Amino acid sequence: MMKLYGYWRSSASYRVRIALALKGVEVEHIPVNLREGEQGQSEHISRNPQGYLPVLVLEDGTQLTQSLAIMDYIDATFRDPDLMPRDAVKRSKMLAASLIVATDIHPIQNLSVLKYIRAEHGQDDAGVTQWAAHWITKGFKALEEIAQGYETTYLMTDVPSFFECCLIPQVYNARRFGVDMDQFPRLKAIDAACRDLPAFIKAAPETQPDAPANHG
Ligand SMILES: N[C@@H](CCC(=O)N[C@@H](CS)C(=O)NCC(=O)O)C(=O)O
Repeated sequence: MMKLYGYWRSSASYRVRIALALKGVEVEHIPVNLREGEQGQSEHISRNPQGYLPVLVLEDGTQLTQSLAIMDYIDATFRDPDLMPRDAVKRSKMLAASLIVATDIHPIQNLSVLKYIRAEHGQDDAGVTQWAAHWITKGFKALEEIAQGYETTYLMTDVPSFFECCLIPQVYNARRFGVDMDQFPRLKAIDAACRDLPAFIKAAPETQPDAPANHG
């Protein structure tokens, strides 16, 4: 069985969990405790020199890193349902929207970045929260405009896709950082449409075995 090294609240791990659940693929989940810094220990560095989660270890021991590359592997290996449109233009547009989350929003509010601005730039809880909320809001404004261009249930499809694997964990983070989702009615509706689907429930942070009982 494949192994997924992740953490209940890691949004990059959450993306991969959703992709696996949408495909109905079971893996062994192995928690790496981000709060206790296990991602920086040599055992994890040997899996991913970046010291990041997630890492998917294939049955032959191959280690895959970077959540979008892992999702691409999952989509290419386990067909049906396809997470990406076959049409090249639609596919490019879906990838672009996904990259807004994965490369433009999420990295600026990653744990190590927040720790850095706290330690090296004198930010307290409020400053750190404001920083994260600022960059999420900026990215979500662009995504909302993109989403307004489609009349589909999800971003540009009527079944959840690669993009929703990225969006829903980012909405989870947005709420944690106090971003008012009412500013983004289409994103909020996409999130609501996903929330009750079994794959999204299975992948949600609060349903992971390593989530603490008081995970609020
Ligand atoms: N671009 C990477 C980002 C991975 C990433 O930032 N993972 C976070 C958890 S969501 C992490 O491991 N952070 C550890 C740290 O910041 O020290 C991906 O998509 O896999």
